Amino acid sequence: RQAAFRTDLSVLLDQVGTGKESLSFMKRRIRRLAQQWATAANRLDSKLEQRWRDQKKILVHVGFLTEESGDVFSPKVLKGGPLGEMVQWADILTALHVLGHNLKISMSVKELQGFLGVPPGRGSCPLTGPLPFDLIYTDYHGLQQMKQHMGLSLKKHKCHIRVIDTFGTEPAYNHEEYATLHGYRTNWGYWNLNARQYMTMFPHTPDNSFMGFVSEELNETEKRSIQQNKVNNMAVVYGKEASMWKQGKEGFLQILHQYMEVHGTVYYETQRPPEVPAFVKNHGLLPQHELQQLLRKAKLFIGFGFPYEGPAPLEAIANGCIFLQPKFHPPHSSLNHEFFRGKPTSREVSSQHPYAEQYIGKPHVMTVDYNNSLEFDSAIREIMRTKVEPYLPYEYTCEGMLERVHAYIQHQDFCTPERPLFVPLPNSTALVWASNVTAPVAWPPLSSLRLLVSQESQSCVEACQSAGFICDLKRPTDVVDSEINHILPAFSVMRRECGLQRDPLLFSCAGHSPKYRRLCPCRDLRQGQVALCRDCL
Ligand code: U2F
Repeated sequence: RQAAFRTDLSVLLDQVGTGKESLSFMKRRIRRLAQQWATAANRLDSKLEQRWRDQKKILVHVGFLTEESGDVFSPKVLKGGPLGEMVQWADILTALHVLGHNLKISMSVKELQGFLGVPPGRGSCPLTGPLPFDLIYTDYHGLQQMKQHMGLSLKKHKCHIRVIDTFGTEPAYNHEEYATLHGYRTNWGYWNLNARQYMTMFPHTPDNSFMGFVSEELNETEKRSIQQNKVNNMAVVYGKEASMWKQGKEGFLQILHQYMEVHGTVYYETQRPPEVPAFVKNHGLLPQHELQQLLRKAKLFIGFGFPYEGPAPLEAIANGCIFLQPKFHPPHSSLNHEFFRGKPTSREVSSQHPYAEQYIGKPHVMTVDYNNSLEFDSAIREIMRTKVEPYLPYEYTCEGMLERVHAYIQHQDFCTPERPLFVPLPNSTALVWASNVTAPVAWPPLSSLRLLVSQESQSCVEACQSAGFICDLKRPTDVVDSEINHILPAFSVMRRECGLQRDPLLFSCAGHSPKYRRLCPCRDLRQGQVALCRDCL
C-alpha cells in the first residue's frame, strides 16, 4: 500500500495513552507542534512529487518507559529530570504517523507480547510465525525485553529493528566477540546489529544513523518581533536540576552577573535550591512553551557543562539566543568521565554540546574555556555586542526530520546482504573500486561515494570531514588475509602492510591508530541534512 501524509494527529494522541507524566509531556508537545508538522508534511509531499512510498507496518516499543524496566524517567518529568528522550520519542512517533505508516505503540511488555503475537507469561517463548511488522523502533531496554520474550526468533528478525540510542554505539562495542576480546564490552552494546540500526539524537558518528528530533520554527514576522524585543542583558542558565549548578560555578556566575540579569528554570519544591545564588531570578521548571517565551526575550543561554548534548541549546538558538558553553580540556568520554562510563562509545565530547560547536558555531554558539576568566569575560561582552538572527538547522525542522525518516524507511535495508564495494585484485593486496558492482539496493548510490586515505592517527570521520564529505563505511570489502581489527581497512607506510576488513560488522568510521592510514569511503552530503547524500532522496 501507498503511504499518504497525515496532518491530523488525533489518532496518534489517542494511541499514546494516559496515566503517566511522561505521556502527558509527550502529548502536550505533540499538540503544541501539530501545526508545524502539518505544514512540513504538505511541503515534503510536494517536494517528493507523488513518488511512491510504501506504507510500512511499524511497532514502536518505548522500552525505557515500561514498568518492567523500572521507568525511572516518568516520576522526574516535573522535577527537572531528563526530558530529551521524551522530546525525541514524541517526535519520532509524530514523524512516523505523519508519514502515513501503520503504527502500533507499546509501552509495556504485555502490549509488546500482544502486538508480536507471542503468548504472555514469563521466559522466552519464541515467535514462530512471521514477524507481523516491517520495522520495530525501540531502545536498549526494549531490545532486552524482546530478547527475553522472543527468544531465538529475535536473531531471525533483528534486521527489522531500529534502536533509538541517544549517544550512539560504535562498531567495536557492538560486535560481541570483538568487544569481549578487546575490552569493549559494556552493559549496553554487543548486539551484533548493523551499526546503522542504532539511531542517535545528534549526528554523533556516521557509523550510526542520525534520527534527531525537532525544534520550534519561526516565521519571518516572529523572527522580526523576537529581534526587536530581545533584552540585551538577559541570560538564561541551562540546567533545570539544582545539582547541575553545584561546585565551582560561583566564579563565572559572578562575572556573568556583572553584565547581565541571570534567569534560571531550576526545579524546586518549596524553597529556593541552595545551589542557586540569590541574584538569579529562578522561574522554577517551566512548561516547554513558557520556556520558549523566556528564550525569546533572552540574549544568552549559558551552559555549565551538564547536561550533555540535550535539545535545549537548539531551542535557544532557534529563539535567537547565543549559546555559550564550556570547552572540555581534555575531552570527556567513557574513558575519563563517570556519566559516559559504560556507554558503548569512545567518542570524545569536546564541549557540552559538540553539535552546537561544530555544526552551528559562531555567531550563534561560543565555546570557551571557563577556567580562563578573561576569556569568559570577553565572551560575555562580545555576546552583548553581537546581533544574531534566530537559527535552526534544516535537519532539526519538521520537514528535515520527515525527509530523513522517509529516506531511511524507504531505502535502509539491513535484511538483504550487501555486496562488496571494494574488491582485491587477484594475487595482490591492492584494492579496486568496484564501480561495476551493481548492488541490489545501492543506497546511498555509488555516485555519491569518494575514496579517501586518512593521515596516520586520523579516523575516517575526520578524513572525510576535512575534505567536505562524510564517512559512509557501510559496505564490506572482500576477504583477504588480515587480522580482525576495527581500524581496517588501513595500511601502514612504515611496515609496508595493508589490511582489509574481513568482518562487515567491524567497519568503523570512528576507528583510528597512530601506525595506520585508513582507507575511507566518504560520501557527499546535503546542505543542512548531513544524514542524506545529494541523490539520496
Ligand atoms: C539531555 O537531557 P535533558 O532532557 O536534561 O536535556 P535539556 O536540553 O535540558 O532539555 C530537554 C527539554 O527540556 C525542556 C526543553 C527541552 O526540550 O524545552 N525544558 C522544559 O520543558 N522546561 C524547562 O524549564 C527546561 C527545559 C539529553 F537530552 C539526554 O539524552 C541525556 O540523557 C541528558 C544527560 O546528558 O541530557
